[in-house]
Amino acid sequence: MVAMAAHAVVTTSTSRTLLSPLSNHNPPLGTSFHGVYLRLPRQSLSLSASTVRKPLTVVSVTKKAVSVLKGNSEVEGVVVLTQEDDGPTTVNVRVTGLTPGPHGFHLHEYGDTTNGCISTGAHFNPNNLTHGAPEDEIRHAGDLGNIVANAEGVAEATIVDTQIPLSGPNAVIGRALVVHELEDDLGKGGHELSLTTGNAGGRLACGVVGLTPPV
Ligand SMILES: [Cu+2]
Ligand SMILES: [Zn+2]
Repeated sequence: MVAMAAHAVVTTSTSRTLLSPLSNHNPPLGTSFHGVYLRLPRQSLSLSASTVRKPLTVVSVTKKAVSVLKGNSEVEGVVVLTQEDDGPTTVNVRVTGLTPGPHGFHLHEYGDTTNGCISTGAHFNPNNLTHGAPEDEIRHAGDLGNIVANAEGVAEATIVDTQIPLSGPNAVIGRALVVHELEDDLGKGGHELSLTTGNAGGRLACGVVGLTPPV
C-alpha cells in the first residue's frame, strides 16, 4: 500500500517537473516530501549522462603497493606490487645482502613486526591449504617460491601471481613479505616442515605491504 502510494506521487511529480520546472518553488500540495521527488528525476538524468561518458575515459585502474624489507642483518630490499583492475599482481623484487643462491620468499599473514619478522605469523593462507609452489593448485596464497641471489648477493625477480590481489577479501595490503635464509623446497622436500614453511629456515628480512599512490 505504501509503495503504491509513493509510486503514484513520483509519477505525478515527474510529469509536473517536465511541464513546469519552476513548480517546486510553489508546491501545490504542500507535502514535505514533494520537493525531494521533484529533484530525483533531474539527478538520475545527469547520472546516466555521465555513466555514458565514463567507460570511454577511465580505461583501467592500476593499484600499487610497496614493501621495504629490513631485518637484523644487512639483508634489505624493496618490493613493488602492481595490479591492473582485477588482473594478476606483478611483484617486482630487489633484495641485497643475501648469500648466493635461492631464498624462500613469501607473503606472511600479518603486517606485525613488533618482534621483528617472527611476528608476521605464518604464510598467508586464506584457503587453508598446505604449502606448495606458486604454480601448484594446492599452495598457500602467500607462497611465492624462491628468489635467487647472484654472486654479489643481489636477487632480482618479477613474479606474476593471481592469489595476492591488492584489494578485495584476500587483499595483501597490511600483511608482510619475508625473505628467508634457505631455499624453499616448495612442499616437496620430505622434511617435517615442507608442508608448512617449505623448510626455508630463518627470516632474514621482512616488510609490511602498504598502498602507494596509483600508477
Ligand atoms: Cu616465509
Ligand atoms: Zn607456504
